[in-house]
Amino acid sequence: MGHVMSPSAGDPDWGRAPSPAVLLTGFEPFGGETANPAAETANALHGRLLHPGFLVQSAILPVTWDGAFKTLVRAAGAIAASRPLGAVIMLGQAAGYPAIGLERVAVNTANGKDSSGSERENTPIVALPDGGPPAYFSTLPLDIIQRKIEAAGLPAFISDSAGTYLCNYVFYAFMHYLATVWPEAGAARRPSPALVAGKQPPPPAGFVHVPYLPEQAVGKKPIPPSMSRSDIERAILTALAVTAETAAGPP
Ligand code: PCA
Repeated sequence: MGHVMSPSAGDPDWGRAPSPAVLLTGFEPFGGETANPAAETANALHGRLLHPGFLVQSAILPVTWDGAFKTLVRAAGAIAASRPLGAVIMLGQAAGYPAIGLERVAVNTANGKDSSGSERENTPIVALPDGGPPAYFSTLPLDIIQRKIEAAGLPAFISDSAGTYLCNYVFYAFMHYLATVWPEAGAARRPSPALVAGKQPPPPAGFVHVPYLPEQAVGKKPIPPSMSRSDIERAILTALAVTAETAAGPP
């Protein structure tokens, strides 16, 4: 049920200070599908080295209210134990999306039956008494990502709702985690003066929805939009590269 991949072979850091990592997550297939384009993309890009020295490290999340966020936090912690976590891009499948959907906002509510049969109905993700804010914005450079994906000849748009199912859930829960827990969690694992002083900003993070693969559209009525594996992969690689460049700052 979900898994965190081991560091890739041929680690480019051997004998050097570790380069930062971008955590890239996908979800297991769900809802009767045998594939999830988000998982396939995360698997395909695991171990890629991006231009400013960022290493892509992937994890696959279960489509369960109990397991998804735990697996995500475990993956982020596993990375942070050995190298700086430079950015986090979470991927999910969005039935009906005709293009790469760059999610702008995560909301504090959960709905729907997960892969284990457990159901949420308008349930706050972070409930009172502590409470969480109604929403979090993505901290990825969405406008630049959209422009770069379009410049590569692929359609992308900024979406104002990631829904209220598992994708919105991990998006919201992780942004809340970064806002409330991460600096201390990071400092505990990897003491650094900046972290201890609480000056280290959380890594940029956000969610990207991808369309069905063409074979998932076969046999459905009406026929939903889809995008090829290689096009999705190229678009997400572009999103990763832009995020790494902006996270690295000016040379
Ligand atoms: N898409 C679902 C959850 C898992 C996935 O890939 C969603 O959009 O919430």
